[in-house]
Order: sequence, then C-alpha cells, then structure tokens
Amino acid sequence: MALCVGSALGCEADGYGLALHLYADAAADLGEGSAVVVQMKDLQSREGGTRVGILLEQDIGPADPLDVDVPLNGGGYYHVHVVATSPAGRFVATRCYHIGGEYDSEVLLVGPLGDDEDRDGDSWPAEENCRERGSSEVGCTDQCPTVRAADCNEGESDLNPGAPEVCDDHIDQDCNSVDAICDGEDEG
Ligand SMILES: [Ca+2]
Ligand SMILES: [Ca+2]
Repeated sequence: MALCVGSALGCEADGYGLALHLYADAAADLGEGSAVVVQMKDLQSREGGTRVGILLEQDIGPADPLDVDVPLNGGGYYHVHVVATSPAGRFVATRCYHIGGEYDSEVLLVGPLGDDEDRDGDSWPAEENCRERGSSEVGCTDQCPTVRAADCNEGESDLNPGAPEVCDDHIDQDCNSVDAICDGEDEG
C-alpha cells in the first residue's frame, strides 16, 4: 500500500483510493516538526496494520489541511486511525470508509488527548471522539461503530481497535469482543 503526501507528487490511484484532508481545529498546535502516523486496515480481507509515518514540513490548521492520498488496489471497508504528535500533545481521528472508487474525506484531528481520555497512552481514546470541523459535538461523517473507535481496555496499551488480533489466546486484542479462532474467522 503506497501513500502520497500532497498533490504535487503525481501519485494517482488506479480507480480506487482514499484522499484524506487532515485538519486541526483552531486551538490545536500542529506545526512543522510534528509527526503524523496513518494506520489503515481493510476490515473485509483483514489485512491490516499498515502504518505510514509523515514528518510534517508544514503546519496543519483549521483551513490548511495536510493532504494524504492512499491509492488502493480495490474497494473494501477500511478502518483508518490517524495520530498526530506535536509538542502540544497527541491529536487523533478514527474513521471507517466503504470505498468503491475514489473517496474524498475531510477529517478533523481532535486533541490534545488528556490522560483521562487515554489512560494507557496508546492514542486510542476511551470514548468516541470524532468531530466535524468547527463543531464541539461528538459525531461525524464516516464515523466508526463504537467498537472500532473507542479503546476497550484503558489498562493495556496492546489492546485497542487497531491492535493485531492473536488467535486462540483468550484475549480480545482488537476490541471486537471476541478472541479470533485459529484457522477461522475473527467474526465481528
Ligand atoms: Ca487508550
Ligand atoms: Ca486474541
């Protein structure tokens, strides 16, 4: 899975792709030197854990997005978690996309996460926190089901909706309420 930052790189999706436009709200401080990590998982094929890091050479602001293009080989149901780390703290966004072509999405990075919102420090908040630009209300386009957006275990940083599931170990790593069966399906 390739990933292109900005539109000047000539990176084109072959019919399928996700164009993320990452914004910060007015109170955020996401300037040069901040780092952004995009984690993306195809929930249908269960291929996952793709992580791409970007070191910012620009500011992200309320009107100045970071544009990230992810060309895809095909459609699917994709789970995307974005973490931006700056001196002011960590800002996050989680979205779920049904992609059947080229998909464009404006995403607000919410933060900085307080210790009460992410006690285990894994950048997955304990509660759904998606928001639209300019709004303080929880709720957004392409919002994930709560099990995909909120941390199910704030005492273990290895357990969250983005964690790789390990089969037959009696632990639900990826927060879908079940332990995967080896050679079987991780339903949910
Ligand atoms: Ca957490
Ligand atoms: Ca497990």
